[in-house]
Amino acid sequence: MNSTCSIVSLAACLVCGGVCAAGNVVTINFDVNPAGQAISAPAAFDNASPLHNTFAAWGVHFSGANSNQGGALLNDSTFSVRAFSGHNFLALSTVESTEFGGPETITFDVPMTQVSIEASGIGHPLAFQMQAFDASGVMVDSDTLTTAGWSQMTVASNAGIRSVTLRVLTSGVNTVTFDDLLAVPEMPPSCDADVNQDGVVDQGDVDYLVNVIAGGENPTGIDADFNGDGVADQGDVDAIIDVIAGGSCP
Ligand SMILES: [Ca+2]
Ligand SMILES: [Ca+2]
Ligand SMILES: [Ca+2]
Repeated sequence: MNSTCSIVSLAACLVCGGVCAAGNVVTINFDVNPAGQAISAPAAFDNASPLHNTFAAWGVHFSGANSNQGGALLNDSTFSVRAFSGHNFLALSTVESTEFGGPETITFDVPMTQVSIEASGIGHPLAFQMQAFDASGVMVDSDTLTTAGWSQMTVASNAGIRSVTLRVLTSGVNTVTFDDLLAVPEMPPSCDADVNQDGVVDQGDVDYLVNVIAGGENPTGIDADFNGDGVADQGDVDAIIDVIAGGSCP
């Protein structure tokens, strides 16, 4: 696997806003569903249901202290914290017995090497813990942080992360929020020849790469060293033409 190509694909997928095919990086901002539609979330738990399978099409599932419970998608209109992205976040009750009670568990259909999420104590400096588990339920990594505003927790493991749990270690609080889940699959995608990121792989991508190698502008931010040999030159043009024609990644 060529690392340069993986990075290109990863960047392309991040730009895609989470509308990613299986095998690509998954980004969930809780504002857009897998169909590409804006999610209309209520402002309070009273009008919400626990989030379970809204993002199942992306291979990601949510549950709370038990399978019937879990955090809910809410909008930030009545909160003293704004969403990290858009207006929606995942709001979790720290009271385990309630419908929206955590700890929150997020499971993945495919093994991940890295998972991160933004956490906020809604103005209260709270201690958060994120734990990662493999397919056998063995903990493979964990992260803790104390934050009042938004801070990112990250877990990583080459053992294949199949689930993560999110919990609050500080007592005496009721609700916390999470936003912008990012999960990197174990098998990175093959190289992405759509270097101009217009959704199709064609001559336009060859033209784009040629222009970048010649010193032209690079609005998509690709690494012009498409074949990963350390230099950006005609060899990269040959490589992308080969891939576009159905050849394998360099
Ligand atoms: Ca959001
Ligand atoms: Ca293209
Ligand atoms: Ca090269």
